[in-house]
Amino acid sequence: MNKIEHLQKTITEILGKEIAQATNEEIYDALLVMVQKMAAEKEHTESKKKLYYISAEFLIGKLLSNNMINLDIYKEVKEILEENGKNLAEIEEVEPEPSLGNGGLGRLAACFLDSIATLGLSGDGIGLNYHLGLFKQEFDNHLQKEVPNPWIKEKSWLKKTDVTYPVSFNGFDVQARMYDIEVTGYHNQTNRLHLFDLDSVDESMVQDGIQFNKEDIMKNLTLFLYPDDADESGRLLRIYQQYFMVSSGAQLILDECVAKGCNLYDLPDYAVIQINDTHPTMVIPELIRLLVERGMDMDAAIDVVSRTCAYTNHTILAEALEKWPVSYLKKVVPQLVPIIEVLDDKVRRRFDDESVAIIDRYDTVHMAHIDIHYGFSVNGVAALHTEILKNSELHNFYQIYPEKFNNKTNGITFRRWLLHCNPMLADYIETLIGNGFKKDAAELSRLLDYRENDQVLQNLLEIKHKNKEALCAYLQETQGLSISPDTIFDIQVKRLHEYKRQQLNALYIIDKYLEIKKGNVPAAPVTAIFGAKAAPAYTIAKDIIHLILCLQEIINNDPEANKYLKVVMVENYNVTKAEKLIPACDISEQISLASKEASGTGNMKFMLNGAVTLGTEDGANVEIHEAVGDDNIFVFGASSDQVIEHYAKGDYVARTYYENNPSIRAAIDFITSDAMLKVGQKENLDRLKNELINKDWFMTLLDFDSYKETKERALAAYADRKEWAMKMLVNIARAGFFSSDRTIEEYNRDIWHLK
Ligand code: 26V
Repeated sequence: MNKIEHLQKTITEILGKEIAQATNEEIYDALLVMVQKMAAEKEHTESKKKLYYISAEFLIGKLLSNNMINLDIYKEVKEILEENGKNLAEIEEVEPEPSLGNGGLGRLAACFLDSIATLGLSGDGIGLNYHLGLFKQEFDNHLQKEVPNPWIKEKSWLKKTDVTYPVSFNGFDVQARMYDIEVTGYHNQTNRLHLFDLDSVDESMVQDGIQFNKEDIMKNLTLFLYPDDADESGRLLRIYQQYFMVSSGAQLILDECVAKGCNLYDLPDYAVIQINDTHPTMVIPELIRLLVERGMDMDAAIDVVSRTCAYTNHTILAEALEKWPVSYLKKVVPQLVPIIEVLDDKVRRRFDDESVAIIDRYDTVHMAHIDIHYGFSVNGVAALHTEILKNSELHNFYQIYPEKFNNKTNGITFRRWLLHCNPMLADYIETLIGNGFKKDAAELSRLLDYRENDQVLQNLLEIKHKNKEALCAYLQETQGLSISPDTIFDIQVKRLHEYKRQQLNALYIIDKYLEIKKGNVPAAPVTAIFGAKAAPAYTIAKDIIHLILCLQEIINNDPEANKYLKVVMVENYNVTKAEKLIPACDISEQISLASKEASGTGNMKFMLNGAVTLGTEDGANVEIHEAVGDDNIFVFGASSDQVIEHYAKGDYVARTYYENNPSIRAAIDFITSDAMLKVGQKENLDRLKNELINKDWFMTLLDFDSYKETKERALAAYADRKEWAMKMLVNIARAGFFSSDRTIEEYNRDIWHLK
């Protein structure tokens, strides 16, 4: 029996009927069962030493197609379905997207799991099984509304296991249960994502959007990722979640190591724990506690744990570096407090410097400081980011431990972000340079041989156009939006945050709109596309969404303008939507205030799919710029050094720009114009305008002129289709460095030392 016949027989057996007779839902369920079984039968490498990647987020996206690609059955299954009158794309729609992440940090963790399995390394993920995920975003009256996002159906990738661990909180104990998701590697082994959960969690307690009783821990513990922390009960709930995750994880790690013959003093020979941002930091005191409980002396336990744990920093925003009052920890996990005090005491004895203390004078615990003192590696996620950590944000730590600091520039898995999301481009690349690039992304550089080949350039443009058509059809169907593939698709999709400056893009759009109204129509029509969720308690971020939605309403319905400019805000932006947007993009907006975006990974996905970056010299944009050269990227704005200097001197005054720059003034005034107030809410628009004029902490107005001028150049460059196609080709060809396989090889070479 050949492969196709075998697959067809298996699917039919699971279905219990002919494929042609089954519904899409039934076929999805059957494929899930088949793929799960095939994944479980794959080898799990169990080398002596194993990596544990602990993270509050794993933004894994839908799994069916990716798993089939990795198991090398995708094309065959697609063909079988087609022969039976079924469409795989429609079946993919049946799958709910697990919403176990928020943005880049969670998506990075998912890309890493793919690469770890693909490279045949022994490594599992450890996280939490949030029943309702982050939240689902709906637009209501041009405002973001949050509703629960239940994703666990009866048939799911989650496998309930018999593994349970006791976790003690102040005054009560719970049993953590482990669920597993198989993580397939590309044509290689399968690893696991372990997600811990509590049997007693009760989804029915959520009412009125995403409101629930934050104090009923037995019922709410794993309901949501990032529960609202505007009040104390929300903050305590985060500590409950974090401790639940790390205590279960630590017990799993010790069990697995002991089963392999570890005597606990040699733990670093058996395990390396990568702490993904500060959310899992309590794993350090928890492991110390568990080792002491098993008879180890405290100093020895601290030493063992310090040689086992490594920390990745993903942000330099001060407000995102977690700090917990000791009083909160006492309320939730009093057993950790004496250990954290010992850790603090040891630091204080060595360093007479408050800035590196673990517990500060206000009795607040700096989680990142625990990681840096008691981990053996500290890494940033792009070259510039790591330099900023060393030279400013964490400078005092760098002086103490220069040897711990290292850079690991982020990467993305090309299986999902090229083979799966852009099969037309992937297949075409294969006809040009063979399929070696699927395993070795560096081979993409062979595309440079075709830089002057008119036919190849023409084909790239055609593929892009087809992807744009597909996106148009999708947006029409899902949001009733009508846009044209013959316009320039300018896309900014990412979490909504002031430092990412969606508001800068919006001001540009207002400026352009006002110009059109004055009769200065642009040479080429543009469709400005956004997608972003704002944290529920982040008021200004939600105001920015409101602004964009109002602009969408006004501009798209203005017959004088909509021939030249349209605005689209994609609802509930997630991995699935990213997979449709990114292949269709012409201009990739990466416009954060320099020094603030640690790396960015969307920038890499767009580049790989042949979009040209319009960006600041921030995060990994710097490395993208180096890779593609000045001719194939549009760079603008203040440098990170200049920005850091402005902060140091406190000399940036937004109002000066508002008062002296007529374009800026007109654009900002438009926010509260009659036209806007007709469709929008006065309170939100007033607040946003006021913020831009009187605060603008992320210096939007500083870069406005430079952004506008550079964007105009990018839009004009698009007109020369051949030149533009060359830029596309160079971007694709130079994307190899940004494969997460490369990143993971570096983590392993410098930090993990597996195999
Ligand atoms: C999390 C949250 C959760 C919701 C409330 C607002 C908020 C603010 C900050 C954070 C922590 C974000 C950490 C993070 O996602 N960093 C991103 O990590 C990516 C992977 O390294 C990197 O590419 C992005 O530049 C960085 O922003």
